[in-house]
Amino acid sequence: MHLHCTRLSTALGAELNGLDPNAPISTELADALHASLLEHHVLFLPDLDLSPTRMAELGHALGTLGVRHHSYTTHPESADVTVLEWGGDKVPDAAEWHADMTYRATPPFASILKAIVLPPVGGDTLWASMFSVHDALPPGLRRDLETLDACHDMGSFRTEAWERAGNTGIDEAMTSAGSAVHPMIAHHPVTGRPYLNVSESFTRFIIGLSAPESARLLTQLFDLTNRPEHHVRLRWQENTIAIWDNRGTQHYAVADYLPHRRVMHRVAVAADRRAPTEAHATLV
Ligand SMILES: O=C(O)CCC(=O)C(=O)O
Repeated sequence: MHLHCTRLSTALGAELNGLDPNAPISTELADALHASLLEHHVLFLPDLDLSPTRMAELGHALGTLGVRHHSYTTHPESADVTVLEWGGDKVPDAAEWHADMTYRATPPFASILKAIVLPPVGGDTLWASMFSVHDALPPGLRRDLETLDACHDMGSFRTEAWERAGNTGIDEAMTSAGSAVHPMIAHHPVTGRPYLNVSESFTRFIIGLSAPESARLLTQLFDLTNRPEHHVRLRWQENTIAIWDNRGTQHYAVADYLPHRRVMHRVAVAADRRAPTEAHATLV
């Protein structure tokens, strides 16, 4: 199989062509996808009509599955596939910059997302390179952030919990999703490259700062994340698959298509088969 890779922006993103949707997902192919993912952070694979079972197989080839989302339903053919469906009065919930599930101590390594039903226009997704944001930080600010940690929680997923069961719903959802403190500058576990590790969806406050100091600094960092030079934007076609490395990227699903429907299938890959073990953490 000959894969052809075209870079799409300076910061991140590449289109990958040449995958056969019917070919088995060999170790060689998974190795090639992993290497491309490390280089480009997000890959777009057009016209790759994988069934839910085959999407889960692709996920298994990249790592271990098992992170189920607390708020979404799963596909009847494969419990590893989450169905994201919006439209009518079901308002999309991902029009905020975020890395997936950083309210967990160990967020997933990667996600695989396939377009099933698309609106006539709109419904694009953007990704940001948090490596690029990190590298653009003023040096003094970067040095300060290197010493700071921030607390992440489930953010606006609370709304759904509230609508379902009021205060009890929020308490239960917060307990089940959990919260986690992460360094504000993290390092990619394979490449060691530093990235800015806060998101407007899930980073609630900076440990050790007062609420207003924390809010001011986070807002400044969210504004930096929002600058287009750090982004790539995908205009989906049916059966396009995107794979992103959740360590060092964030994404934003544009919510501009209601009342039309948009349906996506997603597999979350919990752990990277090819990442060095804990020992690596001491090397970076
Ligand atoms: O629907 C999309 O384009 C992205 C959904 C999303 O934010 C996610 O899967 O975490």
